[in-house]
Amino acid sequence: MKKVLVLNGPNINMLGKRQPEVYGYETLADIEQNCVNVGTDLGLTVTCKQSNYEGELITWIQEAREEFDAIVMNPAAYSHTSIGIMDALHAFEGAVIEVHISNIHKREEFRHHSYVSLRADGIVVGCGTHGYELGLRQAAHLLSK
Ligand code: CA2
Repeated sequence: MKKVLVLNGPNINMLGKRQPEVYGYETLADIEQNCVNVGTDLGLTVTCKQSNYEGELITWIQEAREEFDAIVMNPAAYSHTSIGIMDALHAFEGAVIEVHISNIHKREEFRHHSYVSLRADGIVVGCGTHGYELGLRQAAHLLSK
């Protein structure tokens, strides 16, 4: 079975508790459960992790080199700031799919640029929390080649 790491960045643990008009009503636990279920349907083993700390996310990406075939990641606010996360992803040889729940291009200008997009093999933007499922499906597609 191919293994996929679903990584979420800062404040994603607040989903469903604040700003539902932007991010919807689903919680991180809902998203992670759905990712595991969709992964099972796709024949993937899915592991989900979330951190509010840039260094912890970087360490997990480094460790993923040994264990995972793909990373589906919502780097959240670090998308727009973190060269460190981008560099770690560049050292990861598997597929990288970037997910954003909201359409970052319809929002403030500082959200329009993502360092992670400079590495991503695919990007899902503005599809709500359904974007994680789309990201997993694309990861499965890339891994089947
Ligand atoms: O649209 C996305 O998925 C984002 O990655 C979400 C990030 C935001 O910084 C990015 O620009 C776009 C924010 C994560 C969730 O933040 C919350 C803050 C308070 C309450 C609920 C969620």
